[in-house]
Amino acid sequence: YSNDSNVAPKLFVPKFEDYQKVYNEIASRLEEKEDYDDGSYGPVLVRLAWHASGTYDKETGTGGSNGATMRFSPESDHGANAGLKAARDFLEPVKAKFPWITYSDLWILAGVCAIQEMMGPTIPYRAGRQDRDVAACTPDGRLPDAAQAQDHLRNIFYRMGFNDQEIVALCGAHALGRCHTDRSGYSGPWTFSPTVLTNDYYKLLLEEKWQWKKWNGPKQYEDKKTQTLMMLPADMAIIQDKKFKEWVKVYAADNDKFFEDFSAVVKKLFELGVPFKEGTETWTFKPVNA
Ligand code: ZEM
Repeated sequence: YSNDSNVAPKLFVPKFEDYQKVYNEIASRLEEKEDYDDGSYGPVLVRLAWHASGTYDKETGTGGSNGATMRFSPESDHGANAGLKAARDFLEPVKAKFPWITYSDLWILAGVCAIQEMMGPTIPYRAGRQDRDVAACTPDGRLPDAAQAQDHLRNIFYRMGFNDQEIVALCGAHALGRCHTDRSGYSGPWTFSPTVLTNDYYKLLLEEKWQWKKWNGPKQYEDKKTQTLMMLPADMAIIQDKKFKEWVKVYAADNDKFFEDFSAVVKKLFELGVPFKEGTETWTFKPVNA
């Protein structure tokens, strides 16, 4: 005689297959709203994962993607995070469908998914981030300021633990997405294909003539030829600085090299400050649409 109700319920331990299901769900919804920006939530999801991670400070070990503290004010209200509610809201139904995943793991998984589905390289992924409460919010000012140049970029990215090559490789993410006047105040996309990851950002930086845009908004550049593309002062800094520019040339000339370095540096970014348990497996998700 056995009484099942006396048996303790088994704790659900999600496996690779479960995370791949979450990946598939995100991938299937990226283009669900045709009128959202350039037709995909991919770019804003990449920005969410980056802003969750880029608060890391190697000296104090604070910040980074472990915690998903951007759910809370004051971090959600930091100027740098303007507009990321769109990305967080997009992921709410995914969290509701797969309640076992932490927000911290979900936001980074969404970034990985978005990059891969937008034809980017495979980004290896490890799970294990834990959500933290409002007390773990980082102070304002840890993310880069678009109005500034190379000294500022080095201060910000060296604090996370990156070198010059890694800074330039990370900037290639600006092949994706666009600036919004109601978010950052800036306007327009960096490339002609903002929902496909390529090395076009570097090529355009080197090959186009860039001039100041004449408008009432914040100082930004536009391409002289079509006046439809943009560069931030911080983007232009990576060709104004000799050491950065060497890497811009490398990536402009070789998309495979860009993809290889981008994958490695994005994995590093997404794992900054995350206390993975020893023996945590590294997974690669199978693309759905790419
Ligand atoms: Zn961005 N970024 N970023 N970035 N970024 C914007 C948009 C996007 C800087 C920056 O000020 C801005 C990295 C680095 C840096 C993405 C990914 C990554 C916008 C426009 C600004 C102003 C926001 C808006 O108005 O919606 C600066 C100064 C950076 C320092 C180098 C890194 C690193 C990234 C990822 C690895 C992406 C994907 C977007 C597009 C978002 C969207 O909604 O289309």
